[in-house]
Amino acid sequence: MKKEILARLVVLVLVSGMGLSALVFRIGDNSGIVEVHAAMPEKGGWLTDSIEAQVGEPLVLSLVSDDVVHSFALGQSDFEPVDVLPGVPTEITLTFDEPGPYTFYCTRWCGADHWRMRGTITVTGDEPFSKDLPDPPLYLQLGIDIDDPHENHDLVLDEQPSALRGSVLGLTTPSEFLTQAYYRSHSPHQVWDELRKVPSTSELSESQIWDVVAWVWAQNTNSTKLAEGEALYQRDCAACHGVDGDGEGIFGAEEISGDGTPHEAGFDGHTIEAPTSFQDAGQMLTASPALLQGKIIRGGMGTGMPSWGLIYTEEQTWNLVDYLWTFQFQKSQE
Ligand code: HEC
Ligand SMILES: [Cu+2]
Repeated sequence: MKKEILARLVVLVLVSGMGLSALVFRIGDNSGIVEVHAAMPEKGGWLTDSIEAQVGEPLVLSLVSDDVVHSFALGQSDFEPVDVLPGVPTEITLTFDEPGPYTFYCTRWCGADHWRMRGTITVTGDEPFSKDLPDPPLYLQLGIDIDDPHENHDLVLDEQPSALRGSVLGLTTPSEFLTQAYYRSHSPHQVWDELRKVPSTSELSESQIWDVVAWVWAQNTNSTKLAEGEALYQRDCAACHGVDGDGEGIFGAEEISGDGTPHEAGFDGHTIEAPTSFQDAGQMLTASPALLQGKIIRGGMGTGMPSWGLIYTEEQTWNLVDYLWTFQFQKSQE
């Protein structure tokens, strides 16, 4: 994967928001500086959205917004997003150690089509691109068709399963149920079905088995991963899927364009589906982590669900998936 490469990415924010430096920059010798304008996607997004750079050579970008405050973030890296202010250039210097395409994007919700604010920095050097290709995502390895409807609306639980209760009940659970490979490749409903067949759970009630299912999830994550998943979720997903995962985010229930006028389709004419409610048990308990990760990586392709494969590291996509289960399962007694 790209993470080793990106760990070595050198990033430097030179100038930010200073009138004087902006002036110096404008009248000074700006050869080699690439000026990048940011505007809401309806008004053009990044101009330019296609930048070229050389391995090992500093790339100086001068970022300025033509409308509201945007931000500049670099995918699959730990580069801290930089605000892009209206009328005031911010200069940043990026130096890349490895050739390849790098995605940059905006993290500020400037309008319903905000997530379309993406561009590419193509870095060339002596070595060819990606010597070792990353493994295909798990859903492809498992042959899961992520477009196949998986929901089952008869699946209604009286109470949210609790990992804490499950931890007591699950002590005799065969250990293969607790492995990461098992957790990621099975929907909670499949886990439930298979647990039901195990002799050691024969004394448990239906809802107690759900508690063990929640425990299987909790065994495969931890509070650091959940906190990272939550931070990404609130930044990149909540505007559509809702802060509480109910599918009713500010840009989800009613699509609005940047100037505030409602529109039912994306600005290029796609019809948009309602964002999934992660609180819906019939929707979620029938999806495996691999399926959810696949949707995140690939996106809905025309449904309104963006693709995030070029933005997140693999680890970040798993942390998001782990976090999505907090809308179904309780981890501890809170
Ligand atoms: C611009 C609005 C929008 C944003 C932003 C968005 N989504 Fe979605 N998402 C949708 C829509 C609409 C659907 C339903 C259509 C579909 O499944 O393709 C959906 C579906 C999904 C599904 C599929 C669930 C299933 O059962 O198949 C997952 C998982 C998901 N989103 C996760 C995320 C995550 C994680 C983020 C943030 C990184 C995110 N979404 C950001 C609109 C959005
Ligand atoms: Cu934006």
